[in-house]
Amino acid sequence: MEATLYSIPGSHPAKAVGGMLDLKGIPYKRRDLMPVISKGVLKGMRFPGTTIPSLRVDGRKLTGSREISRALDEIKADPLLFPSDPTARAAVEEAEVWGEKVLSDAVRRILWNAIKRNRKPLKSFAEGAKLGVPIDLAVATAAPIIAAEIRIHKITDERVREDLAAFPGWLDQVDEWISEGVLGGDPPNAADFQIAAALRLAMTLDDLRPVIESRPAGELALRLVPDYPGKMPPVLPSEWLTGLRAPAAAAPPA
Ligand SMILES: N[C@@H](CCC(=O)N[C@@H](CS)C(=O)NCC(=O)O)C(=O)O
Repeated sequence: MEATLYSIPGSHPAKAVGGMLDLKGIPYKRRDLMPVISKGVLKGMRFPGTTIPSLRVDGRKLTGSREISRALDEIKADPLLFPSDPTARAAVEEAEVWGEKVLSDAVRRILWNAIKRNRKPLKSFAEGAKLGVPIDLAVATAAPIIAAEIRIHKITDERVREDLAAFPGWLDQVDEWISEGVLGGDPPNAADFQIAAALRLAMTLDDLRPVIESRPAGELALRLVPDYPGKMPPVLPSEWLTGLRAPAAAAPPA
C-alpha cells in the first residue's frame, strides 16, 4: 500500500497526517501544491473536498485531517490513533476537534497575518517543497496568493489579536491535557498529531516560540514534529503580544 499526501508548503494539518502515516508505517509520497491553486487541483482529481491535507490511500480519496485519522485506523489498526476505551476515545476526540477548529485555524490566521507584514520569510516555509515552479518565482509572485489566503480564511487584524489574547489559555489547556494523559502518551494519538503540528507551526514565529518551547506543550510539539520548515522573525505589533509575555517574577517579600 502506498499513499499520496497532498500538501501545500508549511501546512500543519498535512504535517500531522504525515506523522500519522509514519507512525502506522504506511509509505507515502508527498505532493506539494501551490496554495489556492491546490483547490482546483483537488477538485479536478475528484477529492471529496478542496482543502489540504487530502490523501489518496488504499483506493480511497480523503480530505480533512480528522476524516483521515479515522480512515487510517480502519485501514491499518496497529497502532491505533484513537484509544479503544470509549471514555479515553471521547477525550482524544474532544482534544482533536479543539486542535483543528480552535488552535489550528488560529495558528493559520496568525501566520498569514505575519506573512502579510513580511513576505520575505515565505521562502523558508517552502524549503524542501517541490512545487513544479522555481521557489524564488513562486515567492516573487505570491502577493495575490497571500491576499487570497487572507480572504479565504477571513483573517482580520482584530481576529488575530483575539487569537493572540487567547493563546496563553490555550497553552494551559494543552498542558492540562498532557498532565491528564489525554495527550503526550506513547504511541501518540490523533489529537497529539493535530495539536503538536499546529504548535510546531506557531513555533516558527519568533514572536511566539519563546512562550511555547519551554512548556510541556512545546516539548510535545518538538518531540512529535522535530523538523518544520520556516522561520518568521518578530513582526507582529508588540501591543498584540502583551498577554503572551512571561509574567515578571513576583517581587520577594520585604
Ligand atoms: N481544518 C482542515 C484544514 C483546512 C485548511 O484550511 N487547510 C489549508 C492548509 S493548512 C488549505 O487547504 N489551504 C488551501 C489554500 O491555502 O489554498 C483540516 O484539518 O483538514
